Amino acid sequence: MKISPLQLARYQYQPKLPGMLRNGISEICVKNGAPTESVADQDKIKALFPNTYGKNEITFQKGANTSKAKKQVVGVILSGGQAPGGHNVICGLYDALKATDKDNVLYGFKGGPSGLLEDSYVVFDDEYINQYRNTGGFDIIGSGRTKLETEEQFAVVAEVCKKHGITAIVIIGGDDSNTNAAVLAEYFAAHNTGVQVIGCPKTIDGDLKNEDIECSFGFDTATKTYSEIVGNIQRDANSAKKYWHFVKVMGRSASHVALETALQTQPNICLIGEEVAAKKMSLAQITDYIADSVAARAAKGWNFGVAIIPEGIVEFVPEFSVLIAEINELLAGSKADAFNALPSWQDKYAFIEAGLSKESMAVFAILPQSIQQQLFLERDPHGNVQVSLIESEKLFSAMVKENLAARKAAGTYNGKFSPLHHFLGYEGRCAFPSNFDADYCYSLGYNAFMLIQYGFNGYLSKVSNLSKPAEEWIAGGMPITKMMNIERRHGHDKPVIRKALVELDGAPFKFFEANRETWAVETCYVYPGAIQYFGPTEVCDLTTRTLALEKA
Ligand code: FBP
Repeated sequence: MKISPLQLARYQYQPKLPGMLRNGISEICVKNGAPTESVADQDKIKALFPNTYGKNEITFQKGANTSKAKKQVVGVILSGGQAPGGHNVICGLYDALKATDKDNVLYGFKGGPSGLLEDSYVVFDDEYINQYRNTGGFDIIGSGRTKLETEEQFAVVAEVCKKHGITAIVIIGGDDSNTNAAVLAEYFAAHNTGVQVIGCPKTIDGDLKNEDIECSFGFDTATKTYSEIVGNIQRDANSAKKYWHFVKVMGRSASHVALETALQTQPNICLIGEEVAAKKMSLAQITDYIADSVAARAAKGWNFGVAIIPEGIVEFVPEFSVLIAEINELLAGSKADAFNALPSWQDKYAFIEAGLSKESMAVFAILPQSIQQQLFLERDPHGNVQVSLIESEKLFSAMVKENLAARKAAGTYNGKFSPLHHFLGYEGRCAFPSNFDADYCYSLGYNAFMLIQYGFNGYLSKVSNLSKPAEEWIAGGMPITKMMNIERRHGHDKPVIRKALVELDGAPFKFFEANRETWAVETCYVYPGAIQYFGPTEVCDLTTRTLALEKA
């Protein structure tokens, strides 16, 4: 296999650990913090997690290691979408495990949670691990989206653990995977299996965060990658001066990725789904808002610009979410087959017209035909429209075009509008982790092993104080139940980790809000350039603007 010069050089990078983990395994001891409560619904969560609820938060500090000498056989899985740094979590876990006792064993279960269910694994050794140090991707063992959530599945996992003598499982995943880690931990405790479960906070979306978890890993690298590309597009726009670029960025429902990218690049427009929902903005209002910027810039002779659109935006537009709910209903069960059997789009349109409410039909009618058809194409396993597949960047540019045509007819606009479209997502999920993510991930993995060694179960590996140099980071653990509340999912009340959406009174949004009027009309572009892996610390070890503003 040919290895790039950068990959070879990155093998040599020594990830930085928090100061308190740097003195060697024999010099790490536990400092107990306060007992914890869940963020809401305390009684219900406590009843559901009688063995793992209310445990103390802990930090590690320098001092004699008092953990019990015990051979550890650990299993690790990667769960959900790729996020830069996943390999380093496994490397940190492996290094701490081997530094504690070279006879300890690390199993990597392949393809995500299904690897645990199917007992498909590799046993790591130095040679295997060394090929993946400081690299992007999840290809070390692969990932998957199978959910580990039923008692039957837990029983299978318990059997697999028994077979290999596994003492702990590390689940590297987002909010859903860590919710399931907590449920599995409770199951193991209730059944006296002796197997511990530790979670690690992963997702490029940045929506697994709270007062304890300052950010999920991968967000830093992914947003730096998108910002580099948006910056490059802006420079092209400012050079050619003839295109408006509509850039959709990943992030699911939350707009953290869009906001961070905007903070780094200062585009003319960035929509924030959470604001659209709070202000109940209609499609027409959003369109007007973008068209105002296009027209104001055209008046200065600038027929170019850049607009960032978060992936989940349409879910937040009230009239659109009603439309989507009605479409889900319209195609529920076997009705989808009847719809799909209709021979032409005209027939399908008539079916839709007969089935939607007057209000939703009015919204549907103004959508470009390509978007109308997307709404009826792909369904998720629950039969819902997959909003992430809707080309919202094209939806808004088409609506802006119409809006501008009306302005032209009214004599209030006299520019040229040539839109181009981009979707940034997969470009950033497997990038070489930035120094920040390389350090943070390695620390999360190393720390996860310390939690195992000290016997914790149902804890999330927690590394905080992240806006400071790594030396000052604080390593420890937090019971996952602390982040949980009860939410309605698929018609049932479920204990879940609360997802973090963009806070409209938070410092990152406030900064954006205070500047966006100027950005909309002027050309204030910032060009962040590519992630730098080698060089001065002020260039290579930058944290995200979101983290810097939140911690300022
Ligand atoms: P996770 O929530 O699993 O970390 O996934 C993040 C993400 O990249 C989202 O931003 C995106 O909507 C989704 O994964 C796409 O995943 P897939 O390619 O599996 O559809």
